[in-house]
Amino acid sequence: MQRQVNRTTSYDWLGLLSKLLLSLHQLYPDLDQCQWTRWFNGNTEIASKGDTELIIEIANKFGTMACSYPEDIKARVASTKEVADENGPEIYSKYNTDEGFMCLNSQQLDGLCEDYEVSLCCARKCNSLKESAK
Ligand SMILES: [Ca+2]
Repeated sequence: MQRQVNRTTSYDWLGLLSKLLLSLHQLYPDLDQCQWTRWFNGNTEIASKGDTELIIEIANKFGTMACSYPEDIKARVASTKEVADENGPEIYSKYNTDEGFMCLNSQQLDGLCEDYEVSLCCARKCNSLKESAK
């Protein structure tokens, strides 16, 4: 009889952990903010057209390390790690969260873009946590 009681009171550790993480999530709303990924360099073939780091291509190439609908994007020059903004150091034909990043050689004074890499700010996966804690 005693054994049966012990069995029924054994913890559902996974459920407990999920509830704990959910509580942390509720205590710290910052967790709802997006999270920056590592730097991705999906394209290094600059010579012909320029550098394109499109979100759809990055999401296809790097899978769950990236995301298809980032909340923010930043690009940097691969060689110097200098982070680029809309004003440069070069002219960009795309630099947005809908499409991604594009630098065209034809738009540059020297006719050649640097090689860039991009980081995406992806939504944290709190929704799956909420589901598992139910
Ligand atoms: Ca690149």
